[in-house]
Amino acid sequence: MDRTRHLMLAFALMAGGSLQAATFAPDATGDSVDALPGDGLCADADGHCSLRAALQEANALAGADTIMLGASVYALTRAGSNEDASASGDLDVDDDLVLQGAGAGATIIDAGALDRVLDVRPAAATRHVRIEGLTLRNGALALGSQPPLDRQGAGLRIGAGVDVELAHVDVRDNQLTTFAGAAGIDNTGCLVGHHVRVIGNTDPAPIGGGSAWAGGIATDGAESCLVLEDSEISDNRADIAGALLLHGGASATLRRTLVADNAARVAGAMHLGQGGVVRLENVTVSGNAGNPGAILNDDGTRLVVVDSTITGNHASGSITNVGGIQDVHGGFGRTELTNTILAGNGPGFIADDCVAARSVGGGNIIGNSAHCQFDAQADDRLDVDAGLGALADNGGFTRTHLPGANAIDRGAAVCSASDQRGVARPQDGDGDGISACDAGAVEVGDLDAIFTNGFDGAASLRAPRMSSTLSAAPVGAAEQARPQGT
Ligand SMILES: [Ca+2]
Ligand SMILES: [Ca+2]
Ligand SMILES: [Ca+2]
Ligand SMILES: [Ca+2]
Repeated sequence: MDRTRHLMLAFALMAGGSLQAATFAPDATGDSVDALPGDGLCADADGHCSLRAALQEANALAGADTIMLGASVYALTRAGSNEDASASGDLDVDDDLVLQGAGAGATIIDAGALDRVLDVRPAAATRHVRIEGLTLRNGALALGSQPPLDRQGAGLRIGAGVDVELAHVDVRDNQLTTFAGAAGIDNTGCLVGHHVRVIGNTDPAPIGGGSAWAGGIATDGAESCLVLEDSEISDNRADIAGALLLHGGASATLRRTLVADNAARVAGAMHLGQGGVVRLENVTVSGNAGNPGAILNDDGTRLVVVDSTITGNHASGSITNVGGIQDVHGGFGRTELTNTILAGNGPGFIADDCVAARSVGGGNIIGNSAHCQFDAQADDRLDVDAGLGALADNGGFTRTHLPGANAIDRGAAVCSASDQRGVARPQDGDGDGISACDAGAVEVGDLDAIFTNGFDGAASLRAPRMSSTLSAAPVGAAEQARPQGT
C-alpha cells in the first residue's frame, strides 16, 4: 500500500468522525515504528506500513480499528522488553482491535525470542479484541527481564478487563523461564476461542528444575473467564500444570477439545485450585505426564466432566500418586463425572485412574476403580475394558480415541448433541436399531467404518445398515452448524 492510500484511510477516518474505525493493511513485513502515531497515517520513516506501525496507529486512534495481515512471517526485531506502547519488544494492544490474518498456517508473528509476542493491555472499561487466522510464536521471557508481576504469557498476555476472541489462532513454541505465569497464554481477562491450538509452549528447564507454572494457559482470578471450543492444547511443559492452570477462583469451559501429551512436575494436564467451576464437555485428556498424570483438583474447585475420555495419562516423577484425576477433597470430592471414560491411566501409588469423584449422570466407565473412592450410579461400569483405540484422526478438528464395545450404546441416558468431532449424538453404534449414547468423547456411527476399516474393536461390532443420520450430516456440515465462540 502506498502512502496516498494510507492517507486516504486517514481521511476516511476523519470524515466519519473520530470514532469511525480505520483499517490498516501493512505492506511491509519489517519491524519498523510509525513516524507519528496518532496522525491516522500508518507509515514509517520510509513511508511503509509495518505491523508495528499499524498497531501504534490503531492504539493512538480512538475506536475499534482493524489490521489486515497478509500471508507472511512478521518477525519482531526491535529489542527492548518491558515497554507497553508497541515501540519495542512485544506488540502492545491498547485499544479495541481486530487483528486479522490469512490463516494460522499463513500469517505468522514471530518474536524471535526477544520478548513476548502479543500483550493485550489491561483496561478500566471493557475492551474487545478479536484475533483471527494467525500464529503467535517464538516469544520468550527470561528471569529478570520483567518486573515480578510482569513475567507472564510469552505467547500472549491478556490483561484484566479485556475480552479477547481467538478464532483459528495457533500459539506455539513460546518459552518462559521465569517464576509464575504461563509460557503460552496468560489470561486475567476473558478469553473465548474456537479452533485454537496451544502447542509446544514450555519452560525449557528439565521437569522439576524449572519455575514456570503453566505450559499452555494460565487463567487467574474470579473475574476472568476461559471458554475454548474445537481446540487443542498439546505438547506444553512447565512446573505446576502442563496444559492449563486455573487459580484465584477462575472458571473455565472446554468443549470438543483435545488436551494431549503435556507434562509437568505436578499436574500433567490441569491444575485446578482456589474455587471456580471447570466444565469439560466432549474433551479428550490423553498422554499427559505428571503427578497426577492428568488433573489435580485442588482446594475448592468444582470439576464437571461430561461426555469425555481421560486415558493414557501417566503418573511420573519420584512420587506417583494417581494417573488420572486426583481430587484432594477426599471422600467423594468435588469432581463430578457423567458419561465419561476414565481408564488406562497410571500407574499410581495411590490409584491408577482416580481418587475421589462422584457419578452424577451415570454412564461412566472407570477402568480401574481400586482406591478410587468413586461414588457410582447403577449404570456406571467399573473395572471393564473401554476398548479404546489409539489417539488418531477420526474426523473433526482434533484427534480422538474410538471406544470399544463396553462404551458403544452403553453410556448415560442423556448426552450432549454432538461428540468431540461434531458428530451428532446419539447414534446406533451397535446395530440393534436403537440409538443410544456412547460413553466418552466419541459417538460411534457409520462414518467410523471409514476410519476403523480393519480395526477389530468398535467396527467389528456393527452390523451393516442401509442408512444413518450420520450419512446425512457429515462431520464438516455438523461443524459448520455448531455455534462458535460462545
Ligand atoms: Ca484504535
Ligand atoms: Ca512492547
Ligand atoms: Ca451410540
Ligand atoms: Ca444401538
